[in-house]
Amino acid sequence: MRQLVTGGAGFIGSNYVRHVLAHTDHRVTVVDKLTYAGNRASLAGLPDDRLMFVQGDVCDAPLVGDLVADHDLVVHFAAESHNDNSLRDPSPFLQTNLVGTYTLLEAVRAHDVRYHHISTDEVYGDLELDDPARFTESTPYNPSSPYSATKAGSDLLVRAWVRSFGVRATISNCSNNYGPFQHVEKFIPRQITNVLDGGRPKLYGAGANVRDWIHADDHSAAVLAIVERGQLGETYLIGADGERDNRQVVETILTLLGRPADDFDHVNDRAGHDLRYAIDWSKLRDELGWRPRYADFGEGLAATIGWYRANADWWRPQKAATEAKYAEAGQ
Ligand code: NAD
Ligand code: TDX
Repeated sequence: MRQLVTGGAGFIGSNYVRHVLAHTDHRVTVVDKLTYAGNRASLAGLPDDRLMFVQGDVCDAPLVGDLVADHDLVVHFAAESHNDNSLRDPSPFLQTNLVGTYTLLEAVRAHDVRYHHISTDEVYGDLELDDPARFTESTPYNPSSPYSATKAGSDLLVRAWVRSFGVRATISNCSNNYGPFQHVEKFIPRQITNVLDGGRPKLYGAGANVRDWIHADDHSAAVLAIVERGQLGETYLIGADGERDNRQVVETILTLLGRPADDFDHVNDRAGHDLRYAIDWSKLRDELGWRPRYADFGEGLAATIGWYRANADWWRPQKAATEAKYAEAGQ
């Protein structure tokens, strides 16, 4: 099996590449544009004989066509992925998330190659804080931000290509990931590295917004289960029962790092900030027998903190520029 993994130098894509190389005998080609979010160092130390790296843009149709023709499966992670950036400048989100997905779909259609589309629970909008409901595969789409609107649009393109052209595809919508190699712009690494730098965590608004956390290793294992055993044309939600409000997460990080749990700042809230995400992942459990391995968020978070402490060389070059952008927004 030859897998083409787009966005494989990013946070979750690189985790998936490590997972596939460790758990299968597949060969992997990564195609990644190496935007500010991509980092070759996230793929360091992996076996050269089974991993090839191509620097390229998923919107480049001739390149994508040539690569897709040589593979049995495409797993599409590449995206502009950060909500706050999409509020500052939506344009790369429309290009990569919509045109990039369209370009891949046309290539897998032309070459009849199996396709898996990586998406997010944010396509469903948000839930009220006191609502016992969780998202399911049949929750109506209702995205809030330019990021989530482009991810929703890309999912709908996949569904249309399945129905209209018989493309052999599956979709997964996962909740918030954490773990090593996540860019310091994202919530958990930002707070860990702020504290490691002697600063304070920054909570948007009151910090009551809820996210449903899953370790990236669990996300990767679920994606591999779907590409190996999922039903063509189906969508699977991926989650791990990890609901926490942002304030609780910051308090846990501070405590794990030996600082007082209230040693954080409240900063400007995000425009249109989604209140709560929560995933019902029973379809994945019942149909594919998948289960998360990281049952204990505190343990996963402690290991993640240990990784950021030991790998400042990886994140340090991005930190100052990331914080400068936040400072401009009063965040
Ligand atoms: P990331 O920002 O860490 O990585 C994105 C990668 O895509 C980078 O390596 C970047 O260089 C590459 N890329 C961007 N534009 C490209 C282009 N035009 N052509 C080729 N490569 C390009 O993102 P992530 O957090 O790893 O997210 C990966 C995927 O998972 C995305 O599709 C995202 O929507 C989805 N997702 C993320 C989360 C999460 O919590 N981070 C949750 C659910 C779903
Ligand atoms: O400094 C911060 N302070 C803060 O309170 C940052 C960066 C974020 N937040 C809040 C906003 C959210 O409620 O923390 C929560 C998580 O924020 P992000 O890490 O930006 O994630 P989110 O917006 O929830 O989106 C993430 O999960 C779904 C990923 O970035 C998306 O790619 C994925 O689709």
